[in-house]
Amino acid sequence: MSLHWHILGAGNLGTLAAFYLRQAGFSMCLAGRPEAPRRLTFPDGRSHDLLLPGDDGAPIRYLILATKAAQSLPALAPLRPRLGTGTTLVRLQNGLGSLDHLPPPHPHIIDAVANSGAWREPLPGGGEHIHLAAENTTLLGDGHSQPPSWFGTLADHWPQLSWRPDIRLQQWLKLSLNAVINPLTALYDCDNGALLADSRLQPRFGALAEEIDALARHLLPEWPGETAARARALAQATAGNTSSMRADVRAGRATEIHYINGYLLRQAEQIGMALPEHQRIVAEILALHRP
Ligand code: NAD
Ligand code: KPL
Repeated sequence: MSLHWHILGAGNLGTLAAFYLRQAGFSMCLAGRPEAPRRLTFPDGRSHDLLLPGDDGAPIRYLILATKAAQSLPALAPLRPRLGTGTTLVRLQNGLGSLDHLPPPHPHIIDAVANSGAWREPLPGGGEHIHLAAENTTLLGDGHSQPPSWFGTLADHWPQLSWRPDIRLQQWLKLSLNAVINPLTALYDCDNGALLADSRLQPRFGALAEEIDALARHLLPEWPGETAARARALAQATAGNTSSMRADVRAGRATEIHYINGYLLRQAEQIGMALPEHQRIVAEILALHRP
């Protein structure tokens, strides 16, 4: 199957996607960026050097969006004349709502939940070295039960890639954990496991989780609850991790708070529900950086 993909945002996840698209035999190039060297190292030590071709300027039929959430609209703006309603956009990002204000033409959006962990550093001589610290599941979906025709070919080459008809629930499940772990670790400048070790943090941990359960029960009939227990299990399983929000704050970068806790606040506002603990923590995180 011959499909040509554009990658917008060739950082950690964009490079991983570019690698697997190539493995699957699809052609690809960057969007809005010139040719870029990348080295991708897997958890087992395998390393691959890739030269990602620069933007070809052609109409965009298949697009991976893997910028940070807040970079989405500015990155997509110059590409607008090349997008159409026939464009498929795979949104490989944490958080929700980054495309809520995308002006027309509206592409067909496939959402993702990426559970792998990766970080990057400059590559001596130019480019970037992406280290995949843990390779886990990647879920894709657009609300339909059947995936598009290209999906099977990609899934044959991308380990643990699956199509999920219930992608909205899966996104909320991931968002709920990020909305507890990420801002607390950023605010208290601690690794994920320290959230469990420090008893002073437990009341805030519990209050954030309870507010999420109250909101999600209103919006998603299938919501399983138990956010606190799931967040504790994830903090335990990733005890040594620096969360992405803590890393962003430490590096002086804008965080994704608007698309995690901020998204929850916008959803709650629409149904007249207050989430005081989320409101407080959003203000505290925003005080740490200039978004
Ligand atoms: P990243 O910062 O490594 O990559 C983003 C890339 O987008 C960078 O290369 C940046 O230069 C590029 N970019 C920004 N603006 C651009 C523009 N206008 N045009 C072209 N490129 C542009 O980010 P990441 O770690 O890959 O994260 C991407 C998303 O995936 C985030 O939402 C993140 O939360 C999520 N995520 C990351 C991980 C992880 O382990 N890194 C895991 C799961 C989910
Ligand atoms: O997704 C994460 C993040 O840091 O953004 C977790 C799972 C919390 C791992 O640190």
